[in-house]
Amino acid sequence: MTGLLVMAYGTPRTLDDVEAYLAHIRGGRRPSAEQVRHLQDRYRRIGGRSPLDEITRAQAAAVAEQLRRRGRAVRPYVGYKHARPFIADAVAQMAADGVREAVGVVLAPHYSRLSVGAYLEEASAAARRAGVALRCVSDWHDHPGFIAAVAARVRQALEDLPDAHVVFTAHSLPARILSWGDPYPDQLARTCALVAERAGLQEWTFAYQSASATSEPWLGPDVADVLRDLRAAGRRAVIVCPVGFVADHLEVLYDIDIEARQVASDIGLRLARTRSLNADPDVVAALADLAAQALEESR
Ligand code: FEC
Repeated sequence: MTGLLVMAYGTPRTLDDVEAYLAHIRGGRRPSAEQVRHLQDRYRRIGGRSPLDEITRAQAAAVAEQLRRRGRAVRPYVGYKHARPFIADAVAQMAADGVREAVGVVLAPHYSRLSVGAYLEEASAAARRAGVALRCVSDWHDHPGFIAAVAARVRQALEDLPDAHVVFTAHSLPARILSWGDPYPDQLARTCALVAERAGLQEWTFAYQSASATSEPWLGPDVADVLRDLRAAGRRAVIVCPVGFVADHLEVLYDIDIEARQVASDIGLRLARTRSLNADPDVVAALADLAAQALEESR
């Protein structure tokens, strides 16, 4: 049996798990009690927990089902970067189940050495240890199925708010990635241009979101500043399209739906958000294409 390793960020199961989760994100450094409380409050504001785990599992099952329909039976495994089951746990489970060949995909379309690169390194190391021949998809920012799915969401949102200006967003990263020639900003720009073309947008803006408060500079402009600039330029409505994410989770449900919406409301700007892709059939088909192609290439 071939394995399908679907990798995503991971989320704490309960508010009590937030401390260990945050410590893991911080590379093992223990967070202060205030940092933990602050993050727990954000989860409380979105209903006590993030839906990311359920959505990731649904996406993995849907991609496996799509591959099965194409005559390519795979067994899906979910592995997280910052929560259980970790990527290495999923790979070890594959090996224990007798899987010797697998394909891996990260549920983040844009490659950065700091984000997708770290997932892939962890997956490859675990696969080497477990004796699983693993081939991974490294990015899929311009896959036509992904572009079409996002463009459809943009068009749907514009039906309700036809005069809105579209703001694409993605997670910020420390600005030092620019000195490595990291492809992340260019891949994001390419996705936005392709979606805009497909959705027929005359103009649009890109902003980063969710930067952490650390001592180093992060990529900008930040979405809050972009919203203020758009309002100052006379705009009355925006549609935020978090193009760097493929699921509903904290960074969408809190950072956009609560935090950015508050900024917008304070300055008299209407804000709507495109619906997240989650297990959208177009994106599931795109991921199945990529997985099938990677399996072909490994033959
Ligand atoms: O719903 C959930 O429970 C999880 C939501 C979640 C997703 C996510 C995706 C990305 N992150 C990326 C980069 C960074 C960098 C740091 C960082 C920190 C956090 C914290 C939380 C968090 N991230 Fe995240 N991220 C999610 C959640 N992220 C919580 C910690 C508190 C905070 O800063 O807000 C900084 C780490 C450090 O301190 O050194 C860098 C990137 C993505 C999109 C790609 C992906 O999904 O992997 C990039 C979902």
